[in-house]
Amino acid sequence: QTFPHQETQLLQKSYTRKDWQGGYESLTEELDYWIDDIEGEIPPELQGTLFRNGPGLLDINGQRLHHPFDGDGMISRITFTNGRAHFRNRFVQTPGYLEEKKAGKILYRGVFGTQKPGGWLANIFDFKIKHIANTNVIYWGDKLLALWEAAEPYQLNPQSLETLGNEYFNGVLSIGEAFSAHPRIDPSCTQDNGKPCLVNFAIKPGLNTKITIFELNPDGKIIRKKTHSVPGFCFIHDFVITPNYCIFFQNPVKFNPIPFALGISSAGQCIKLLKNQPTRIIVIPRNPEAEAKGVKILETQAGFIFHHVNAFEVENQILIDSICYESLSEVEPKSDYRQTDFDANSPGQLWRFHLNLQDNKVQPQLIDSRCCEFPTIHPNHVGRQYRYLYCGAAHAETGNAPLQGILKIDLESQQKQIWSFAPRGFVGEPIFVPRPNAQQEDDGWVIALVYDAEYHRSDVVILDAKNFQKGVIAKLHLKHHIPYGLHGSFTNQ
Ligand code: 3ON
Ligand code: FE
Repeated sequence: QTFPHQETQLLQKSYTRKDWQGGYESLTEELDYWIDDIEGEIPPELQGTLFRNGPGLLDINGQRLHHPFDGDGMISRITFTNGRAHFRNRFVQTPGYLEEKKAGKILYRGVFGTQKPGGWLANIFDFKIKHIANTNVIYWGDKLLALWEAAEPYQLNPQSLETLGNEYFNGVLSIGEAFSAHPRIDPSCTQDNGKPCLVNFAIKPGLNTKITIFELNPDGKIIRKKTHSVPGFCFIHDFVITPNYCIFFQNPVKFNPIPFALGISSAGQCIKLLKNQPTRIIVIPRNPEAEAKGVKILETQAGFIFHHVNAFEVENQILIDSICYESLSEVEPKSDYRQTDFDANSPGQLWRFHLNLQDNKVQPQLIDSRCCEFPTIHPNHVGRQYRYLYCGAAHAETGNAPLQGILKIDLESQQKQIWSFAPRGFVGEPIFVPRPNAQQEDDGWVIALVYDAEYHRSDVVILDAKNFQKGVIAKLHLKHHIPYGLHGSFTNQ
């Protein structure tokens, strides 16, 4: 059996590994300047701030981290005002970041393979993991929060990006309690008279896993919090919501903590994907009416999911769009991630899962086989019917490769548009920003950071979401590169 992604091995690549590797260099400086090197024009109606998070350090004073997901969080802030743009970046000042900076060496184990120097003897029975804040950054309830799924959020000053400390939401979150990096904002919550509501979760894995669901009002207060217990170990990075449900995909994995305890490998490396076991889909009611029906667990094919696009209800069905991997190379980092053989790994592909809540059957449907990651949509369509999605995608239609293009999919007509930065550009998560007073779902801009290997620097690129073929409408050249990031958000503030 051959999978379509194996065929491209014969074709010429759209990138070189050396170019791609350039985006995995640390950025140690903290900068603050007006961007004055701009191609095209920033749309004057585009006003607000793009916040981005991601590993800023890939090494501690020359000691390489084993995997980028272990890198300390660095926040970038690009503010658009009256056709101009300002850049600022700062590291989240977690205790681990500060201690390692002072010591000039790795002091902590990471989740994705980073170990203290000195081999297993230096790591055995050390269960402390460095708490970082590198995965997402959101502005909610007048607070800027840097998120990492295994610990509490960090609050930052949204202007200066100074770290203010951990956020516990008036003590509703307890010390050491997790708060995932993938909150979803319900644009109109039925329980709150149509006011927006931020929904997030926390995973406490074990033989049974505790899933806590938090709902926060626009003031940033936790107004609902409930914990559910589900059978088995879970590694759940993201979830989806609808007006009535929170939906989690329990990837079929097993966790063997012994190599971790013995200092041989990190916690994340002890997770293995079970290819012959089904994925469990956990459907948890959000409101009292749905709650009467209880938690439902449905099953579908094996695979691994980090990110979902969106979900919505249609009569007795829930439709969920997600990026699925056939095998799990991202969290099984055996060797040097910079030497990744893209062709040997399976690509993330876009699937739609049709959940029938009547007979509990699930129908998976492949929507696009192109390698893709980091999906986003119009914020008002979260949990609702929607037509357009945007994501990072490989330049080539088949095969597994780094993200070099931005892909738009019209889920109604199946039409696709891609704007590619190949051969020397590498893209991060795109963000859709609606045009003020827009009527149509795709009336707005798609903004992304693109690493340009030719100049070893990053660009902020703005595309017209309606028409990618027009090309980039503005390309803002930064004075430096930004290491490949994870997630971010846009706020009109
Ligand atoms: O036993 C549990 C297992 C586990 C893995 C304990 C745990 C909660 C500590 C844990 C921790 C999980 C963590 C900290 C996960 C962090 C994930 C992270 C920082 C990033 C994930 C990124 C995912 C993707 C798909 C990134 C894609 C990137 C590209 C396409 C290239 O730029
Ligand atoms: Fe993520």
